[in-house]
Amino acid sequence: MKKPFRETWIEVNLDAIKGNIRAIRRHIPKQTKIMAVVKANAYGHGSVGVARYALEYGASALAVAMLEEGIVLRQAGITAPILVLGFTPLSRVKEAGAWNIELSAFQVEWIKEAQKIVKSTPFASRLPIHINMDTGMGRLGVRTKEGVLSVVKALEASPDLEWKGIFTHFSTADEPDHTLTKLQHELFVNALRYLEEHGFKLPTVHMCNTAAAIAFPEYSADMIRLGIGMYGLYPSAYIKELNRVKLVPALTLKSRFSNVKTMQSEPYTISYGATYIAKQGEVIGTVPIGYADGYSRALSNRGAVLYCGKRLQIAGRVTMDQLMVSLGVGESEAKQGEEVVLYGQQDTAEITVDEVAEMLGTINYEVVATLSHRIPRLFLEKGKVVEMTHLLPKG
Ligand code: UAH
Repeated sequence: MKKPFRETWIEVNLDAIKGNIRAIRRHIPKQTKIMAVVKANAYGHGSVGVARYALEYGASALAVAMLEEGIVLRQAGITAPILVLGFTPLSRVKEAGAWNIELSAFQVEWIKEAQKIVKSTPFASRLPIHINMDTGMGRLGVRTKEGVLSVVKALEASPDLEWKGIFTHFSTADEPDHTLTKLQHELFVNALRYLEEHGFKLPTVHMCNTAAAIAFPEYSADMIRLGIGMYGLYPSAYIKELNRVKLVPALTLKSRFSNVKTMQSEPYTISYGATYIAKQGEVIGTVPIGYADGYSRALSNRGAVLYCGKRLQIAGRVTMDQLMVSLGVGESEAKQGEEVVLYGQQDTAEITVDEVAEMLGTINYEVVATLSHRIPRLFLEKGKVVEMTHLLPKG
């Protein structure tokens, strides 16, 4: 397999993804299916590659945030069920039908209009719909059991739509206080019972994200929606400390020095704003990654990279495409082309996505999901590259 164009790349350890899916699988009831959440380019890991392998490793369905993400997967030849979790405007219902992508719905009017659209278009099958109930997320969804009943009635009266699923989403399942999660669960289960009392047979029921699947496996129902855990990251420190499921991070972000120089003469300034002044004789390495790759500028003068199993501090501001690190004062063996690790392990040293998130005052989700499409993704099985994606579609 060819090398990526760029000397900055992401390695996705497929064995870790396989192990994480299996670890979660062992933790939830046997009959519960797994929907692999691959929105946001599979949380930065590369959506087509992750989707393909997650299905091979036991996931039965995929979830994305928006229709285009689903179409990308279909264009890559993926035939498994794909659900759009977010809102789809009526103007895009036709495309959903054409690509056989399942949609979420929560409004009677939307369903009536979608029925008209699908009826007027010759699709091979009915358009599958999952009803979204808002039990405490306050984002999308029907808020009451009576509201859910109205949506179900509208859906069942729509011959070209298929009621495929019903779901809710927990807002605090990753926290030690279980009060709201239990209330959300109760509201959802009450609504499901209410539908049954009105004579409706329930389709696929799903509510758990990673945190809920780990903390409340008894809420797993017919399917869980597995996101962050599949990538080997814990939804929160609390969920990690529960110590119930062992997850292994799948992503390593790597690069190679594009320059190494010794600062021998004035000025000793490094990067925009000259916020770092090197010492005379200090060795500075340049790494070709910047904030346009999703490596945050807020890591300027704060973050680190690993080189030969040791941490090197970032010197000066992270620029759009490059950053500099200090190799200290005096002789250095470092050379252009040598490998550095920005997230992940090198020898026995490690920079975790969690520690970067903490430094940035955010969560691990954001650190990985913002890694840009400019970075090639290499998928590895047993240490061997089995697939690669990069900016150029081919070559
Ligand atoms: C509706 C919805 C989401 O927005 C996200 C997920 C996956 O969450 P985790 O990454 O925390 O597992 C599920 N469902």
